[in-house]
Amino acid sequence: MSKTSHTPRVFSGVQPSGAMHLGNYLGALKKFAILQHEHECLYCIVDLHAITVWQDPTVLKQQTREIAAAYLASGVDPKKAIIYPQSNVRAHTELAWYFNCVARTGWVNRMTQFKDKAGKNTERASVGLYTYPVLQAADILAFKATHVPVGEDQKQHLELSRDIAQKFNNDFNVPDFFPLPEALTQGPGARVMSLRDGTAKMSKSDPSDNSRINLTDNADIIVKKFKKAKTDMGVMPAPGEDLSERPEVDNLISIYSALSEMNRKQVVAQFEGQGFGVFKPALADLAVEKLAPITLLMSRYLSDPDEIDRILLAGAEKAAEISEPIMRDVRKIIGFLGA
Ligand code: AQP
Repeated sequence: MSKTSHTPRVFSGVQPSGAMHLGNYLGALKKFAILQHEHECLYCIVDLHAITVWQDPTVLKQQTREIAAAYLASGVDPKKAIIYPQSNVRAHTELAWYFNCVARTGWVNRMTQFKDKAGKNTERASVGLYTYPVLQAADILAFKATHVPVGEDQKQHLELSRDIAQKFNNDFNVPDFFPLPEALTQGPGARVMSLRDGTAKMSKSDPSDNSRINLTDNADIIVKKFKKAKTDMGVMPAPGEDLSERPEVDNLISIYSALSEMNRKQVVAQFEGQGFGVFKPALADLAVEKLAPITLLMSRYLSDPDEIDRILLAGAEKAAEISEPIMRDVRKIIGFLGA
């Protein structure tokens, strides 16, 4: 992590908008457990982001617990890191409003994720979906977080968070009040693509379940999904071969690399010239080996929802203790009466 004048603090979140998948795990979760040993970390379940598209209220609660269980099962320790639901800490919504008044519409108009998620009919998308990246800036900066472990798809939003922090500091003449947060996206799992289309990211909302490996999939399903994964008529590439025209093969190599801790060169060298009939089962075995313990632990945590709720509510209290003094300063800086 690069140096900053602010105390390093890590913030990240996952939406409770569906089953977590291998992309969420490799792009975000896997880094969460590592970072908690070195830094103060807040890992939020971003339910306010989830409701930017319709969520059934009873399902939302269950999905919130499932994300918490996934955090815990991936090794996040509530004694070391703060785990909590976003809606339980008021600073998120309050700061989001202030930032709505700082951010420019031109900046938000450039966000590609809104265009992807809203599809053709942007007029029918919620206003919340449009201002989603502003709320994301508030999530991070309500804690003056300096580092944000995320997948590559979030890089543009992180740039916007930096722009908002910088503009707030300039507008109110408080240089360095907010840090300029940095995305931590390094690593081979930063951009896991769909198993059906190597040019689209693996996503919870993809209608095809075969496009992703869910953290709740059992061994048989994982094996079947990798077997069905799109490839081509060729064989595994040779070292140095250009894979720009073979995105699906490129993606499977990245997944193998991220799961095995081998670099891509080593993976390519190991499977050079072999058929997918050899590579795919090896990849499926590796995925089962790495994911099965997490799936098992998740189901154990989920069998005691009261305990999950206790962890989340205690986490929310700790998070509020950090954000409240920051919010008091923010209110004073803006010039609110009584602040
Ligand atoms: N395919 C991916 N590869 C690497 N990282 C990924 N992340 C998501 N997809 C990939 C990272 O996972 C974290 C949590 O993401 P999220 O659930 O909050 O939102 P998302 O990015 O919108 O994820 P999905 O799965 O694509 O959800 P839907 O389909 O609901 O939009 C983030 O750090 C993200 O970068």
